[in-house]
Amino acid sequence: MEDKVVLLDFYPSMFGMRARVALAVKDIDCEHREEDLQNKSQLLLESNPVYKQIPVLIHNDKPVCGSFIIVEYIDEVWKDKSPTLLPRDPYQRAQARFLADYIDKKVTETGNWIWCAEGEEKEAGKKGFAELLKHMESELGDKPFFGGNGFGFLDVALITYSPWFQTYETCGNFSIQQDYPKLSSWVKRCLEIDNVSKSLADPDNVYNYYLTLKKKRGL
Ligand code: GS8
Repeated sequence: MEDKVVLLDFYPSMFGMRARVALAVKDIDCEHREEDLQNKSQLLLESNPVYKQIPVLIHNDKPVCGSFIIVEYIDEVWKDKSPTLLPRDPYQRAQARFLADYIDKKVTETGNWIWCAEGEEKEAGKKGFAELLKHMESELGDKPFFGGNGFGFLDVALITYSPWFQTYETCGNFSIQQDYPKLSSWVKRCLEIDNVSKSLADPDNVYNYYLTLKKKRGL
């Protein structure tokens, strides 16, 4: 049976981008359906009744929700397609999952403060975000990718924030390239992979989305 793959998505979302990147690097055909998050489709409401959030991957009419769960699902179902995203070694796999969860929690905790708060809250957001980038730079070390020589799960987890870097930098008045040169080189390396760069949102588009959100929230 031919696989039917549909992704319920939202262009600027770092979570949606994770699914897009995983599908693209494994060269899996997929129908993308852009959601209007202010007016969600019936399909989204039915496919993710718990959170009603994107991304949802619908594989042969069965929905899979949650960005990391989707990336792992793609890796397991299409295990014969390279690259293998999760490390094969159980210890390395546990480490990758732990750090992916750390990235998610830390950015959720700090990223929003950078762009929607002022004063002490904004400074706390910048401090937390800096801790994350510093830690991830040390995890990367001298490896070309978090997964070692090839693009893997943790690379998917972090690279989808890169289209947001310009927005964080502009709002927080810092420079990732200047402060985290190794991480910046890693971003460039990831973007050299066509299937990665074509799956990521355009940073200007993300910035415009931020401006719209800001206006809507009266900030
Ligand atoms: C987060 C998904 C999410 O926040 C994941 O997939 O990893 N932990 C989940 N999705 C957002 C879009 S991106 O900001 C979403 O669908 N928001 C709509 C809503 O909450 O109503």
